[in-house]
Amino acid sequence: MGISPAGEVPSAEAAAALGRWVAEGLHGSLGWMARSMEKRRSTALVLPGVRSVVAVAVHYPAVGTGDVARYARGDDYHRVLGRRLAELAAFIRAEAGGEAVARWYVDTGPVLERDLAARSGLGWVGKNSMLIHPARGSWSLLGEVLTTVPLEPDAPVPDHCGSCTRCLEACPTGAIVAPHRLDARRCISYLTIEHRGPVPPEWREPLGLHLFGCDVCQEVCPFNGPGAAAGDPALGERPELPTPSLTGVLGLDRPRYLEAFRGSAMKRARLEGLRRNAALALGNAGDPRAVGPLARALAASAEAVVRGAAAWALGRLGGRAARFALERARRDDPDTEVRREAEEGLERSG
Ligand code: B12
Ligand code: SF4
Ligand code: SF4
Repeated sequence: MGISPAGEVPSAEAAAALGRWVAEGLHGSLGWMARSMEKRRSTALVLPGVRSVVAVAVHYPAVGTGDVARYARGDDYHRVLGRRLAELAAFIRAEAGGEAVARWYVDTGPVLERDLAARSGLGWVGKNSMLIHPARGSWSLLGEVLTTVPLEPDAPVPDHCGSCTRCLEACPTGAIVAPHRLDARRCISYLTIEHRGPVPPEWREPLGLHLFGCDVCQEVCPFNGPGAAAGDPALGERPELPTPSLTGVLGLDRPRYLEAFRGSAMKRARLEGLRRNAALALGNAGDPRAVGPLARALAASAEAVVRGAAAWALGRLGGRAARFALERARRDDPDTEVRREAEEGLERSG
């Protein structure tokens, strides 16, 4: 936890960076980022009379492979951090008494959380744009309390990236177009979680096996080595939510999806998004055993976005059964786009 005076957040540098990011369209289809820009650039518009920002970072266990981003393997952090931030806000109000106002946010509020955290001494914003603590690393989630109460500030932490460029080099889609500049439109996290509709063809292969989110630019960061924070058990992997198999996710129906992902941040991608991602990852995995499940998804899914992704994957896997399924879809699918995906799949499969 760290504190900054509200007059100093967000920093002029971060406010300007946000302006450039939106002006250049790097936010893609995140229209709400553009709509809430003025508030994000001024905490006083979020809470009139704000005097201090209390920023918090909670680290999660960095376990497993990155097919499912590690932050999303446990209980939804919005709820875990939200409960604690509500208590913290109540505590500040009770201690200050009188007319004191304290309002909390985690992720969804119109605030630049990384900048608020950095200015409050919780770390620096790295070239991968993550908030990084010099000893604890970046496997963390952020939240904050904005309050009208004046509180003693903490000192910011200096930037430790130095000449390192590992994250820029490792990003599978080249989404970190320059230090601190992320083109969301090509970020796997955006493509697999936020983006609705078909994934643009040029990013389907680079997506690799990612089902939900991406951790590559954190995996390679030297500050996330063995000395990094162990992580809060409340955000640890849920035993009842085992790493789902790709074919299992592709074949999910709504009742089973609602049951399996109850209380999970993975619901952000929605059922059709997860099934689309699973189809693309199966195409990239190159295992011919996926042809059967993909052919069933192409023939029977209600959502065109899932059928289109299945057609792409079948084209990539090839073989007689895949071509048979693609030929049928090219002829019979009710959706023009899916018929086109099937046509292209047939061309690619030779
Ligand atoms: C939109 C969004 C996304 C978008 C865009 C990400 C982006 N980099 O802008 C997408 C969907 C791609 C995304 C992905 C992820 N996200 Co996200 N996302 C957000 C959200 C809602 C807004 C971010 C935002 O304002 N972006 C606009 C840019 C301009 O602002 P910024 O990212 O803060 O960038 C800073 C730098 O540009 C910096 N800057 C610019 N120029 C310069 C120059 C110098 C010298 C310096 C020092 C700094 C600097 O100033 C900006 C302000 O701090 C925040 C929550 C929030 N309300 O803040 C979560 C948030 C940033 N995401 C988070 C997480 C965990 C992720 C993922 C790791 C999830 C995953 N595993 O898949 C990835 C990481 C991708 C990455 N490398 O950034 C966490 C980050 C925690 C942390 N330790 O940093 C946040 C804070 C959510 C939370 N409450 O915990 N995210
Ligand atoms: S999250 Fe993945 S795709 Fe996005 S910038 Fe980091 S490495 Fe690149
Ligand atoms: S990988 Fe290197 S450049 Fe990228 S954030 Fe980590 S220290 Fe900074």
